[in-house]
Amino acid sequence: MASLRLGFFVAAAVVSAALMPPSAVAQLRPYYYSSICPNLEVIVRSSVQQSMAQSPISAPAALRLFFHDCAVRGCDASIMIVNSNGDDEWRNPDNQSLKPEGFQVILNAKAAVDSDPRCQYKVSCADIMALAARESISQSGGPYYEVELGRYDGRVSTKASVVLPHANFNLDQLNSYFSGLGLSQSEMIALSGGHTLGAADCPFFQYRIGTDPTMDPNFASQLNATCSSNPTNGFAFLDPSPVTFDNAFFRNLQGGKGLLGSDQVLYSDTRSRGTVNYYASNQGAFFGDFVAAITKLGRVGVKTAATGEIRRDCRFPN
Ligand code: HEM
Ligand SMILES: *[C@@H]1O[C@H](CO)[C@@H](O)[C@H](O)[C@H]1NC(C)=O
Ligand SMILES: CC(=O)N[C@H]1CO[C@H](CO)[C@@H](O)[C@@H]1O
Repeated sequence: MASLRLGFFVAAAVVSAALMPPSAVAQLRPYYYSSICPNLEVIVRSSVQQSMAQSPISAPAALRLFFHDCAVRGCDASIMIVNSNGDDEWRNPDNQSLKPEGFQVILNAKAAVDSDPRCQYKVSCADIMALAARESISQSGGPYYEVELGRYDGRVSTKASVVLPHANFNLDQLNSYFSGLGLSQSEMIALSGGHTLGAADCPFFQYRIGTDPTMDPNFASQLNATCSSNPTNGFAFLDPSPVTFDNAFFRNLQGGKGLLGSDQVLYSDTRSRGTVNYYASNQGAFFGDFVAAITKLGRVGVKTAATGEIRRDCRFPN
């Protein structure tokens, strides 16, 4: 699978599909399911807890999955769809490094929800993804926040609709990408703090070793050792505490130890450095801004009863 992840670099020319306008925002609210499925949050919480106990990759993978879902066709669980003809979002090269553990977190939570007769087939996969992202964050030591709910699931998933930011993006490219989602530079920086969890494979950062002057030399030689001793499936953590959601990611950038170019550039570029310094010195500020930004991300392209459905099996449209 590691070699497939190389595809990330050759996928620059995917055809763009327009994002849905965030017109359905008004329907979202924290207690959407309180009479429909009163135990929803408890059920998802305990399911995610079990998934996290099974694998340390679960939380990072589920958080990344939520971003990739919302960024493409809106937060409609289209990333979960498996099409029999092989043309779906998750098989776009940009998604090939999404870890199976992340998909499993969602399928497990959906099964747990549907095992409660009050809830069966009444909770959208898109909402389960939003709740699973919150649980992944809060159960990794990050902030707990109310999740807005009431999304419907999309019916469409294609490779061609996948447009995602790349690890070699500069600040202008990052800003332009996130502004397409209705997110500002500071919201983009807060959301990049999601890289406080998880890891990246060598192909995403190896090209920086010895060529990118913003990388700390000792860090570069560590990474060089990691990737040259394990060329096919070497990886490194995105920050030094990869299972703890904290602001170490930002302090790391101050030391030139950001793994991805798109992360380190937030410090190298003086237009964004101030925000990095602010989050590096104030974890509470980072948490507050991250919660606001991921809540806004969760409103992108939300579908309604008229434009979506409550999928029975998250992998297949009804
Ligand atoms: C700013 C633009 C972004 C770029 C260029 C980017 C790129 C990447 C790349 C290249 C990886 C490594 C993939 C691999 O080796 O398998 C990764 C991992 C990850 N990303 Fe991002 N990402 C971005 C934004 C985000 C956002 C907004 C979030 C969530 C809030 C996020 C959450 C994650 C997580 C949690 C991982 C670790 C996944 C794992 O360990 O399985 N990323 N990202
Ligand atoms: C990386 O490691 C290889 C093999 O040990 C070495 O030949 C090369 O010079 C190193 N490159 C950098 C940039 O450190
Ligand atoms: C993580 C993951 O599920 N990757 C898949 C991406 O798509 C390729 C090509 O279809 C699959 O073989 C991988 O398993």
